[in-house]
Amino acid sequence: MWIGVVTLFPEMFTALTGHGVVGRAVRQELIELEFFNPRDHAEGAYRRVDDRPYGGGPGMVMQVAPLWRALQQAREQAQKRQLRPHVLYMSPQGRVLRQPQVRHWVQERQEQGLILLCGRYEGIDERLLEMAVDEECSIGDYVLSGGELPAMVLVDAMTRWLPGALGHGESAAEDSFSAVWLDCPHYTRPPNFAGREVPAVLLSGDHAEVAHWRHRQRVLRTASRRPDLLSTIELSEEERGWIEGAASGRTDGA
Ligand code: 9WO
Repeated sequence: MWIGVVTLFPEMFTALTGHGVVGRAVRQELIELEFFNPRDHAEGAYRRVDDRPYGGGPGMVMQVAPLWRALQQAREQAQKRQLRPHVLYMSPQGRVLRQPQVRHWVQERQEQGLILLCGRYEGIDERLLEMAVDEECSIGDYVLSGGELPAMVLVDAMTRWLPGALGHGESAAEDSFSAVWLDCPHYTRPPNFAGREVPAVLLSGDHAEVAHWRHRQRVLRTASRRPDLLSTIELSEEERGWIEGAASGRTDGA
């Protein structure tokens, strides 16, 4: 999957591409990140990319021309690969990112690529949004100092869905959120730490019992911590029973 990133700070992305699952996906060429810096398209001795906002007020606004030229260069690189990428602007004004959207973009855009536009300062000239941006994407309701971290969050989340990106036996489909449920608790050695025991069922070797216990944990955790997610799920009789049992104070599944 080809991803063009328009940013004043391409070096920030080494934090993403130098480590772990995403680093491996880059080395395996499952994802290709290409950077386009508006600074390289700025004019004058100072190579300015920002200017004072019309109408006054604090801070600076990213100028349309250097961004436009950086985007054009990104599109040209995409065209060489026969791609027709969408342009996403990372901004708190966008639709908030959720796992189904991540999966959708991977499936839809894997073939055509994606261009991520990262803003800085107080924002970018609105005319660029009108002329060049297909969608705005938020990773949550807070303001940061730029779109780079959100872009990295999106790339990381998408990478997990690329076939072959996760190690042997791992699969995004089994991760937290993918089946809509929250994740179950995890344990590893030792079996007893400071008097705290690992749940006996996990040491039993009974794979069916383990799977059943994990499923129940996911359901109960979702019900207690993120009840808002339950409205999107069709509960089985058994799942409904677990939740009602927990609500009436029983934790033994009876
Ligand atoms: C600044 C600001 C100040 C007062 C009230 C609202 C405000 N919004 C912004 C703002 O959006 N600043 C941006 C900083 C300009 C473009 C890049 N920046 C950014 C992107 N901050 N946070 C994001 C972001 C992107 C995606 N998901 C969450 C946050």
